[in-house]
Amino acid sequence: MTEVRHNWTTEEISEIYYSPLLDLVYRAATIHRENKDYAEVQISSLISIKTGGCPEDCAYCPQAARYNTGVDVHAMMPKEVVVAAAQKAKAGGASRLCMGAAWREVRDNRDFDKVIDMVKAVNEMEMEVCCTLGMLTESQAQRLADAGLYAYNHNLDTSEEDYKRIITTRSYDERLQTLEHVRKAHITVCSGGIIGLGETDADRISMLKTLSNLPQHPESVPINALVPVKGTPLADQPRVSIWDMVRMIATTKIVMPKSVVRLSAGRTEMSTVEQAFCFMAGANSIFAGEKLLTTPNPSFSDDMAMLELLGLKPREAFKNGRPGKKLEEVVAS
Ligand code: SAM
Ligand code: DTB
Ligand code: SF4
Repeated sequence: MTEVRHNWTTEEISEIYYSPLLDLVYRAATIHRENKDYAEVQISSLISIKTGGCPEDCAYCPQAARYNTGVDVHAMMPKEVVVAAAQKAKAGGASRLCMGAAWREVRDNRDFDKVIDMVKAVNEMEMEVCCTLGMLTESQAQRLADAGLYAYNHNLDTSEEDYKRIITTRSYDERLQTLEHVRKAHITVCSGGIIGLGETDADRISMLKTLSNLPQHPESVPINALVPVKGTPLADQPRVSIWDMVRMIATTKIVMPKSVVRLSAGRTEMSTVEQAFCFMAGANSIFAGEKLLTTPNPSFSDDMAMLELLGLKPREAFKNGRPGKKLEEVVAS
């Protein structure tokens, strides 16, 4: 069994990242196949519960108020709409619903009370509930945990060295602090990044070093390919090559062998063959449903057909325990 390590050096990760592509894929695939459930794919569906108007300046994001992206700005959604979306996602094969809000941080106000109600409602539907709401305090994380939150998504996005080029309105340390608050509340951690921002290979390696040297690895690591959106500073970035995506996914799997690696944004630009390569390289999760937060994504039916073709099947909810019970004992240690 591959050992879970928390002391990876830059040299070690670089050696993996730069190894010949097929050697790299073979090594990651071998580690992935140590898991008896390797043919299962965890499926999350995203819903944007509060869209646009965000005060942050994340250079990739269509929801930042300061960029003119034409995104459909809307206030907090009613709970009924979220529940209906959860039902549709469950029927489409998703075991997890991830609710996203274009906030810098959570405030202790009525909107947060509404999110708490949504978390309770979706949890009662036998789906894993995830939120991505920006920065959280310890007590806010605890409130989410008490409501039954399964996972919290909070990406590092790029390396610490590259961070200021992409976001100036918050620090890398603030990002890491929220991850600590989530851990303390025994909510599982979902944290990864984006490639194609104009970062270097060294930045990708550095981000993986930070993630893999956390006291506990994130249970899910989303690897997003930038979706360049008109109006954002990164609108003219070229699409990342599939080989960069495969290289990043495989390296992530090798340094965090027990974590679920999610082939995240960018799939509409990828063929089935390209996605199959990502699954071979250790990805075992996707976002499904026609929309990510504001941009398009393949439909549930197209994804189900792809999984069927590849001999993969959707993972059931709560295979790794339930919130408040076994979660703290499970997966990535
Ligand atoms: N506002 C919260 C935050 O920033 O944590 C939650 C929502 S935010 C949209 C969630 C994540 O979506 C970001 O951290 C980023 O990794 C990803 N994301 C946003 N825009 C993207 C884009 N154009 N392409 C790829 N990923 C993107
Ligand atoms: C993650 O890593 N990717 C998702 C989710 N976590 C929240 C978001 C992708 C957003 C892509 C751009 C959009 O649709 O707005
Ligand atoms: Fe706001 Fe999150 Fe978009 Fe940054 S990534 S602008 S914090 S919604």
